Amino acid sequence: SSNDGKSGASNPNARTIEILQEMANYYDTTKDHWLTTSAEAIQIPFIGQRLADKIEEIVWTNKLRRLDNTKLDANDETLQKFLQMYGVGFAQATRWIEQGHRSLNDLITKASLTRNQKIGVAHYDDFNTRIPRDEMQQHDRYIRDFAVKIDKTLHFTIGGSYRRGSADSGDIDFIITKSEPASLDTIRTIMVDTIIPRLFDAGYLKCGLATTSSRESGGSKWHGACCLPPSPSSPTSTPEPAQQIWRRIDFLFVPPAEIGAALIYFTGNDIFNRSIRLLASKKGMRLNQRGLWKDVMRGPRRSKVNEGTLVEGKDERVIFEKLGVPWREPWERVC
Ligand code: DCP
Ligand code: MG
Ligand code: MN
Repeated sequence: SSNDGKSGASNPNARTIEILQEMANYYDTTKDHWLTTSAEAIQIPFIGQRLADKIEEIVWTNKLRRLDNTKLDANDETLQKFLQMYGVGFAQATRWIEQGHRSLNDLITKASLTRNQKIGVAHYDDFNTRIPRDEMQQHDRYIRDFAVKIDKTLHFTIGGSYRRGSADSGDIDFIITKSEPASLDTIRTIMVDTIIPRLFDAGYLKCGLATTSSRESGGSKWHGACCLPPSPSSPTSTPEPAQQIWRRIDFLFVPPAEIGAALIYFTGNDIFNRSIRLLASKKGMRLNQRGLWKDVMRGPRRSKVNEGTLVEGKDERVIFEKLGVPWREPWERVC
């Protein structure tokens, strides 16, 4: 976000910008030329994490200071509780607290909730229950077996923490592409018009939550919730508890030409992404979830004039190579 010459009082980001500027000045004056070698690049995640924590702390402290009639701090239980709800950010959580809500029950009985917020409250515990790796494997198998009967050329990979090898995951992040040249629209259409409706019919998908189709605001994705059917091997026994829990599922639609960049983005983690993108920009390039670009033309205030020239989009390893970074396996991308 930009400062736009607004006064500190009216711009909620003013203090954040001020502190970041102080930090930038400090790095300049100490001639701290980090990021010139790959050995130094390894350090970035650490800096990224600390910086991210700092930003969060500044934003929260300032926001909390303005809540006059509540004695809250960043660790406040109610605030934490609301923030853990699907789709709820700091603005919404503090608004509810300002309105006097103190529990999920308050929200259900007194607040006016959007459809998605109602789902978020109703499945609060489900969505906050980690998914064991063996259940992740079952979702992987279920979706692949299901889709292959409809379109053999569709290709499904679970990214996120699962691809990084985590023992459990917060949600299921599917990256969907095609094994033959295809446009984003082709993939989105078959998913949205055929596969997703049939997954609802099968009882696997329970609800849709959010969809984005704008490429600039993070590509083309579908958010929803799902639940594995009871195990077919034991039809008479009651299903295991884990199988009745609603899970958060994300579908990211990616044309084959962009699959390498999308894999990097959707594998994360988020701190690793910030670090590798920063590294790209230090090398005069730009990495986003569609590809690695060079010669990005920028106007005043670093506004983008054009996307630049594509260096690489489809091969994850080549993107690392062109960046001059040693290959890191997904499970090594944990910062
Ligand atoms: N991502 C990112 N920046 C964000 C959010 C996400 O770069 N602010 C990328 C990196 C993440 C991936 O998208 O790894 C998937 O996002 P998730 O929120 O699902 O995070 P994880 O899968 O890594 O963790 P979890 O197990 O909690 O789902
Ligand atoms: Mg995830
Ligand atoms: Mn996700």
